Amino acid sequence: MDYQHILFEAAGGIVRLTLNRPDKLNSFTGAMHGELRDALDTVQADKSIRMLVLGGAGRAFCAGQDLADPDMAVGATRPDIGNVVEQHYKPLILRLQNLRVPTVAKVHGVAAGAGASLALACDLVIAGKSASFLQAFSKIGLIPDTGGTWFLPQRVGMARAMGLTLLADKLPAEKAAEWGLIWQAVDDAALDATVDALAAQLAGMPTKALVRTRQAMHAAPNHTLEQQLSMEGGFMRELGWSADFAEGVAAFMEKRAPRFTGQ
Ligand code: T3D
Repeated sequence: MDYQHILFEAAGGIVRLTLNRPDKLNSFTGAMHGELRDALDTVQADKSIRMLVLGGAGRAFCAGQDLADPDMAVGATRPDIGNVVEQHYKPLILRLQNLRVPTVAKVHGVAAGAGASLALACDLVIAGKSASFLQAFSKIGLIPDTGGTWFLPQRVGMARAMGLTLLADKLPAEKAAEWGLIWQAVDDAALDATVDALAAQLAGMPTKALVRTRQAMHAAPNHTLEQQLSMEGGFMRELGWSADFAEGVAAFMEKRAPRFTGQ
């Protein structure tokens, strides 16, 4: 597929996927959603890919839904936004959650509305210190979608999730890291290098174990302890048969660095 609204770069097992509508702060259109679905399906299908970095072009990560996109029911007398969520945002987040490689959001500028939720759907979020996270939804009479009502309270607790979403104040990156919303806030000048190093590190790790970790962590709030222990057992059984487990143990015994293949 020839992309118009995103950039897709693959090298060394790392895919860098960049939202690319900088004039509109990379806000989502129906066309961009279509390209994102295609790009994520490509990542899912290509076994040589070991990790994904999601970022934004220009001065922001993403300003959420493009509020002027006619494809997204904006302007209709009774727009069916539920349908937009079902058709576009839900599949986007489920694709990310089910991706067979770890994901990192690289956030600079603002991550607003569905753009903030998109970042939170990644396994790790690294932001420049001047970045901010804005739950913009209440300002236009909506609720946090794109998984926002799921990710936010899990990460920062109910009191902070409610304050952030009802009041819709920008949360600076350093406070976001302090609150546990994101993994790290780094100096703006160090953002690229930090994410590059992290991407290289994750791309060399046992991919299946990282992804099963994501799945187990996210399943936990809806499980009893017994159910969770069973899930852990199932994943451990599967990983015990993986080439990366054999390699990890062999490398430990031979006192050398492991060479994981993601298999
Ligand atoms: O169909 C559905 O609606 C369902 C899905 C909903 C999910 C959602 O994401 S709802 C939330 C949608 N997003 C917002 O409400 C955020 C709107 N944007 C802003 O509040 C501000 O732009 C920011 C706080 C993000 C950044 O402010 P600032 O001052 O740095 O930039 P700016 O000047 O406002 O924006 C720069 C340009 O981007 C400007 O265009 P122009 O005037 O230069 O031609 C602005 O209109 C455009 N832009 C920014 N955000 C959006 C947008 N255009 C369309 N949609 C946007 N969301």
